[in-house]
Amino acid sequence: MKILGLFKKGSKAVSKAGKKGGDKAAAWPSGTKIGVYGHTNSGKTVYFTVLNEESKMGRDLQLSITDDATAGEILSNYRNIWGVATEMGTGTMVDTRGEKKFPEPTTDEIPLQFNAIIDGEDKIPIVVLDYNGKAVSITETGELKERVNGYMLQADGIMFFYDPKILGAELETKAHVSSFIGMLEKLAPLKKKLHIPVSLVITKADILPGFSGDDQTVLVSSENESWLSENFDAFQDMVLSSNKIASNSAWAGSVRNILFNLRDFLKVVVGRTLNFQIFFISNTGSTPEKIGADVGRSIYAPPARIRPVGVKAPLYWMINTIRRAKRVRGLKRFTKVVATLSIIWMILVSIPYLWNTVWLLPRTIHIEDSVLASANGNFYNTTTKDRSLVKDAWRKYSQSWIISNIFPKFKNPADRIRTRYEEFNLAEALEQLDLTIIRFTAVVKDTSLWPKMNPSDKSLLMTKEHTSIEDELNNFHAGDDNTELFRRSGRALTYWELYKNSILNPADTSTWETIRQQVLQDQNLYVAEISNAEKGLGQALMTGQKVTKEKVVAQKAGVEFDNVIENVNGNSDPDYRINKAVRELRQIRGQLNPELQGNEMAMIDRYINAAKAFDERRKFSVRIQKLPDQDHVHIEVVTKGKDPGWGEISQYFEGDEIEIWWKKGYEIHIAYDLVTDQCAWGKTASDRKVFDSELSIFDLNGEIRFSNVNKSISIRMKPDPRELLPKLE
Ligand SMILES: Nc1nc2c(ncn2[C@@H]2O[C@H](COP(=O)(O)OP(=O)(O)OP(=O)(O)O)[C@@H](O)[C@H]2O)c(=O)[nH]1
Ligand SMILES: [Mg+2]
Repeated sequence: MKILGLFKKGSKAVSKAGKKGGDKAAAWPSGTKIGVYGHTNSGKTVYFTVLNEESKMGRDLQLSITDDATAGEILSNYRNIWGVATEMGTGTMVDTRGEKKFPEPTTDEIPLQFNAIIDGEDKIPIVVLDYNGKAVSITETGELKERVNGYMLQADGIMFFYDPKILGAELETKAHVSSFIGMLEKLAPLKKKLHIPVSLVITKADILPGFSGDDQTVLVSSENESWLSENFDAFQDMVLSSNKIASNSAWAGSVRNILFNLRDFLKVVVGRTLNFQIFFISNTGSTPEKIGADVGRSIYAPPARIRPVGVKAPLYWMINTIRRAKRVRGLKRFTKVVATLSIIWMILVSIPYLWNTVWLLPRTIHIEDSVLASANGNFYNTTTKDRSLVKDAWRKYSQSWIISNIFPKFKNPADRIRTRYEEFNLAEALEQLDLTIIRFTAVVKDTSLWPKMNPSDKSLLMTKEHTSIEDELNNFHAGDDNTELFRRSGRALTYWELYKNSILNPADTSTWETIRQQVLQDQNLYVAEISNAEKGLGQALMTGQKVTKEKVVAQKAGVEFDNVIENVNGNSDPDYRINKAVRELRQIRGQLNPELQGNEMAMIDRYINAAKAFDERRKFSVRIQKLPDQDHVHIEVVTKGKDPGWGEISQYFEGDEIEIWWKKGYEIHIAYDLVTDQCAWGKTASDRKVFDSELSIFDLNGEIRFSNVNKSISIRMKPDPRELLPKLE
């Protein structure tokens, strides 16, 4: 946008210049145009005359007239004001003293041209316009006003001349102020930045109380420039409270008066530009004496000695400020031009790069990518049509103008990719597939490389290699289904699935048989296209499996079964041996291969039968080894949960042997009678013991303590129930 803006500005400037050539405004002489915006009688004509006189010499500002019209105008005014008459002597012109008088109101607009030398260095042609101040009056209309306004609008800086003599005339001051504001608005709509320097020049400062000389000319010294960035009220406070002003109360009053009366104008300017200044000057130095009156205008005579105060300052400041502003503007424009050129250059340079990297290359890659995607990412599965699509895309890329002329380095790689698609052949693809089949074979051959079964959910634990083989086979098995590649990968995939299934069902021998049948069938059916790699795989699957399987199972079963025997036989807990172990062994038995593990299975069968025997009533002879002190016991075996009847009228003493029938679940009651107590055949007893566990027989064997009577008995059984425990052997 900025770039466009710059161009737009340029075109505007051109059209403005063109217009200038067409209308009367073009008549203004060239040079830095300084506008003096002042009402009639504000002292413009006297100012230019005095200024010229004052600036003939000087370090800061020097003026020299450059054209005759100006010279004539200024000279005549000079003669008037200084009272110099010219008389023709004999052959020479002689200046004589004449009557001093101020110039008449200016009648036409007169461009005055000077060369200004600033600080003895730069010579700057300048133009100022003198005119009848009526032209700026708000009541005035007409051509003159238009021309003067036209000039002002072209000016590089404007000095607003204010005649302090009208301070007392409120209405007139207001009219002047609104004319000033009107001009400012024409320069730049309110609130917008003022682009040219503006100054307020209070002429005839000699009439202001407290005005005494040059040091009062400039109101805002350069170190206080920041006051100008404040709003008007703050600005006014700062000015009036500054030492320079406040120290002279008469002068402070005059300044306050001026600021107050011109406040509406100042409010528009202050805060909008730093290029603003207020000057107090006097063309005459001392106040002229009133000698008469004309229509609406008093007539004064210039003072005897004209001692101008501060007349150079406003012009010096104006030219300097214009120069500075121009320099800044120039610099800004230069920066803009440089920035614009840089951007243009950057764009020009990056266009080919962008074209290649954002459009050309991605487009080509995209074509290849989508073709590959449709072939499962496998180059070998692409169809002839697809390949020619990719081939053409890369050819187009490598032959494009930009690649040939700007990025020749991209040409070779592009061509290499293209040739790959061009020289595609099925044989290469089949070779690739065979490599995968060979990897499959290697896995089948080495049982340690087989996928393991996860015992918890009977799923396969596949390694990276397994998944990679599976993925590759799947990748080859895509695209054109009428190729040898498709068929071969299909066969391999079938084997892969059957192989996985076999591992998942180790007990099922038919799975391996299925593989065998499949391999044989394939080798029969596709005899012409079975590759060596495929043959190798078939062999590994058919013959290898038996060997490896036997080895593995035997090994596994051997190790595991030894453990089982050890664990079971080593556990002396009858409950474990008779109940839990049976359950475990049943499970193990289910996993055994009867062909190969008949022994183990028989072992388990014997074990289970032995355990089952505990479900049948069995006779035990119970011998009371020890029963102290002639005491006796009664023993009764009952079915689960039943109370003993104590119907048997028999007492058992130490050394007695009795027979009992027992099976799993029977409970055994023993009543202990002290020799001293009365015997009730067990119904009442000195002490009792009930063995009510499922395997109570094991509790009966050995030492039995009766804690109430504090006696122990000892029983030995035949057969020892421990010897009846099932055993893996
Ligand atoms: N007190 C005082 N009066 C001045 C000074 N300069 C000019 N005058 C008075 O102001 C009057 C007008 O001055 P001009 O220079 O003719 O004013 P102008 O702005 O050219 O007026 P137009 O040509 O009508 O626009 C003079 O006749 C003087 O009486 C000054 O420095 N001090
Ligand atoms: Mg004049």
